[in-house]
Amino acid sequence: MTKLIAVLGDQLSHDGAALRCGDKSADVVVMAEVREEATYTGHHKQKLALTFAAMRRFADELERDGWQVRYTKLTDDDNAGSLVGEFARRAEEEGADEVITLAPGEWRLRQAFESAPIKIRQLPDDRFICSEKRFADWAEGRKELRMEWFYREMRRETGLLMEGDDPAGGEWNFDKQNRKPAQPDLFREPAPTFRKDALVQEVLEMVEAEFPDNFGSLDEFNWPVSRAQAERALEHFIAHNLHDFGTYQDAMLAGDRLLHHSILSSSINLGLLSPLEVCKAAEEAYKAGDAPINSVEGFIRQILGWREYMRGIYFLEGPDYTSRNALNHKRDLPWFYWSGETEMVCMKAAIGQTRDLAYAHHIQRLMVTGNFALLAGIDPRQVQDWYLAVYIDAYEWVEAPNTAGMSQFADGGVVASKPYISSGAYIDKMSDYCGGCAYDVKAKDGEKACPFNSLYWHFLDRHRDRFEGNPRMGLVYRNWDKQKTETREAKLKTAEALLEKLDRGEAS
Ligand code: FAD
Ligand code: DLZ
Ligand code: SF4
Repeated sequence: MTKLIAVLGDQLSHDGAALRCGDKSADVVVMAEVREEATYTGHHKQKLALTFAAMRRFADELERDGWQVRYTKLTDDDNAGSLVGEFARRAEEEGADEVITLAPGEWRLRQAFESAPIKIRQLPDDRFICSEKRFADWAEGRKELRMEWFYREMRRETGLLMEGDDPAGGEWNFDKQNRKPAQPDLFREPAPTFRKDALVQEVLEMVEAEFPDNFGSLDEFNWPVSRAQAERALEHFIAHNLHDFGTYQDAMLAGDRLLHHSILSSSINLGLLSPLEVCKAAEEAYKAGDAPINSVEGFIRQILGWREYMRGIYFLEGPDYTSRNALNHKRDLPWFYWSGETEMVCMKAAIGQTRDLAYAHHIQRLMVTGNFALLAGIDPRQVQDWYLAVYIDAYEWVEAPNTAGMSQFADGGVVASKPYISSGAYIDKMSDYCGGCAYDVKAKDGEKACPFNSLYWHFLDRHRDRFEGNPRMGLVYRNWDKQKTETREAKLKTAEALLEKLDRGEAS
């Protein structure tokens, strides 16, 4: 009997397990653009456009490869509106009694597929380097699930950057060399551009017509929508940016929105590139002497370490992970996260480029927008909703552990051994934002003081019971205690005034 092989919008890999087990001459591939997926969060317009354009291109490729594909466009009259609805409709049309797919990257869809009226077989998604089972085995019996230990096992298992039993370059982790601020560089190679052919143009117009009020602008849309384009993006990164990736990994510059980052997350998450091939391409550059170990190790750690670890945590911790709120933070997300209307230059820059590109790099996400939300005590559910909506690469399996775990400490320390917080001094050191800011990064209290300064101490003060015993935070509490009572009071008062302003819905 005919089988239906369902390919979801982020499963665009020709060698995924579901396609591998199909028979081109007998089985039918089903792909569907549906409202339910387009609206479970308020996706950035560029994310919608990328998903639909890449799905359409992938369907064309499958057809050229000999598959029969039943593709439903979002605006087709008979579109059932949900993935399960579309599978059921196509199964009836084709006389199929089973749908086979890769397990989706979200609990929401896995549960919907389990309780569907039609039988949907969810195969383990073998496009990751570490299976869910392998991660659970690693986690079993451990008191702490630190990424670094997981990453070393993955290095040993894959042989990436290994010289026999030893790590290449003699160290597992070269992060100490990777904390340099950057200088504006007019000669930095610009990002590659991707042609907007008729297919992409049609999708861009459709998204603007169907989702006019979604966050973000389509003007600067420039994402790889096919494997061939993604391969070009990877080659460009290896040739031009990998060399200095590590050194400037944490840097931020007002005039350079991408720096040496790879901009590959959307291509990897969609399945256009495999994580292992990306790591191998970086390793090759190291072996050929084209890129130094601090950059190559730093880059491979992001993918082999952080990316695989985050997915492991999401599925290990279960569906309730996204509702955790260990610090009991309840404040509403300030409106300026959507409008960008704030006097804080660092926030304005991160939010502005998020609106224009659906992209901000890791340190902007963690130490600017994430840091502010954590210091200000924003409800982590609302913070997650924002991150899930606004980024080109956002899928819950990777967004939630990064946001609830790494950034907001809402999981109580599963991902992070201490909260990622900083005062304005860190942002000043790593960026050129502060010079042009209405706030004074050196001032610690008063109306003109950088908001990150007073909020930093307010956070530490209000969460003292939880964090003062943390060995990595003792020094900072001793520093707080050494300050004069009036100094501490002035900082706390400044922070209270800022928080009241946020509660009144006023911009900062
Ligand atoms: P590069 O800096 O060039 O890094 C190379 C690759 O490493 C990335 O393409 C990505 O595949 C991987 N990577 C790097 N850091 C991480 C990480 N912490 N977790 C997982 N993979 C990582 N990443 C997403 O893919 N989707 C998300 O929804 C997402 N949400 C985030 C939310 C917050 C609050 C934070 C702090 C980080 C989030 N990240 C997310 C991780 C990271 O910021 C992005 O992967 C990265 O900025 C993508 O840009 P890039 O491709 O230029 O990455
Ligand atoms: C993100 C997304 C969007 C916007 N639209 C679709 C769609 O119409 N059809 C589809 O198959 N997949 C879509 N996706 C991707 C899914 O939401 C994704 O598979 C889940 O979030 C699990 O990662
Ligand atoms: Fe951001 Fe503070 Fe610097 Fe302004 S002074 S850019 S708010 S860190």
